[in-house]
Amino acid sequence: MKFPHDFLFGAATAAYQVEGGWNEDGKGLSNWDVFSKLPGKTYNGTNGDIAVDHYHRYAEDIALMAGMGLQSYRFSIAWTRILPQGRGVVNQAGIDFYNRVIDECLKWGIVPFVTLYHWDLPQMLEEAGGWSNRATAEAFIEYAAICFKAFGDRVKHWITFNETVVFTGLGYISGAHPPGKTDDIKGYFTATHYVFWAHAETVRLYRQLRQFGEIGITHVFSPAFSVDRQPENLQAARHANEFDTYWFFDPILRGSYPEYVVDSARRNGWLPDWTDAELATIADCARYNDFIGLNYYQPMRVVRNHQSEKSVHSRESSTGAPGSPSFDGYFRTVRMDDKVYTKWGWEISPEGFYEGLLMLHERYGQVKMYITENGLGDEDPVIDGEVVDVPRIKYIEQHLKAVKRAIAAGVNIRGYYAWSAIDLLSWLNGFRKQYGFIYVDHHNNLQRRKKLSYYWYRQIIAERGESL
Ligand code: BGP
Repeated sequence: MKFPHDFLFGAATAAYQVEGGWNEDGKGLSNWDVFSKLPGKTYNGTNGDIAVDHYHRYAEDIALMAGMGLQSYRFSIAWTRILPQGRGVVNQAGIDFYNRVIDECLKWGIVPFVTLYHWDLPQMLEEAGGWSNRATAEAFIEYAAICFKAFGDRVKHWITFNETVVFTGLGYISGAHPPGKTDDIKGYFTATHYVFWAHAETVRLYRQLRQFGEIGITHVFSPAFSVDRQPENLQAARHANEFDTYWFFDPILRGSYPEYVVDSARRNGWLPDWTDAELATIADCARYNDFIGLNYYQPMRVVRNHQSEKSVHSRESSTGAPGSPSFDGYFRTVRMDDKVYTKWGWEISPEGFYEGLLMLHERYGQVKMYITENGLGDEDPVIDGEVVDVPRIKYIEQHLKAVKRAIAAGVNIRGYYAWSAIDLLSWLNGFRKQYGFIYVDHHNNLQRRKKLSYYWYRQIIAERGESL
């Protein structure tokens, strides 16, 4: 079986992680420009000031992607290039830059798939309360409108937000991302609510503009599984799915929040001060939202937590490896002896992917899905000058097979974007954790080189996955 003829084979990046040019051509300061320079916040103090210099080398990079046969490139727009202060005056140089990127994609027949928000919030908005302030959501809607009007004639696939659970959870609970708050649970729930409200308003606006493209949102997809059949651990898995999956997917796809979480948040005083009008907008959005993007790296293996110790808040404990209690102490994620893990302790589980996709299918039916990220973070071996990233090939091969099986089982998946198109900055792990098909040589003027996976993916795309 080949993948369907309209299935998109792609790869992804995000502005802060690739562009650099942090203060060029009128770009404003983002929260990450500031946060990454606070001592101890990132791995060895790495930041995106230069990143991999995609800002200047985008044409070379997109030509390399075209050489791989890539059908679609998912990238994000830096809000601060378009609106340096977050709202108000538009920076034409920022519009010009993304026009060039989009036109370069189209020149090669690559479909641009654009994320409006991949975590780099204008610092002015962060200082005014960030996502726990409704004004940030209002500013986002204005920013989205500017992007639709500037780029919507050529961009027909839009993602509003990338991974709300990460930038709000790490931003308000563990403090590992800006604004660096800890244990502000009400702030966390409030931020998620304003993101969903902003998403709903933006989807409505997109419809009004009649640009005839599609719009959705991208979520982390880490389905939770109990480590065994013990009732309390099964209940822990349910709890994890309610809080970390359904809280995020339900408002988009069902138009309402899951009762299980609402009840718990109400009991604990965490419920956002939402208005009936906001809830009505969210309810309405479910009818207009076109798709859901899934970023899958690993599932969660969970047990009921009986230990009283709280999670330690540090960069190291926030990088995604299992072993910590949930913020409410109800469950904990565990590392299991019979599972396989990456060098950064992330489980490799194509089965968890497949089973999780079926779980989503059961709850949300025929909703259109894209896999908007999936990939292996590794330190790639270089042998005789060749980047021999065989583990990455194996990883993507297994996960593409899971996608194929899920499609055969009736799950409506329309595209796959490997993370990442090119080696880039990992938010908390620096440049050492590589994901790309294209290698960037940090010892040699950021020179680009094709990895073994580049040739492999090219072959898979050419045969449309028939051999998988
Ligand atoms: C996702 C983000 C990406 C990317 C990826 C890998 O959560 O959307 O931006 O960073 O994870 O994460 P890491 O770099 O921590 O390995």
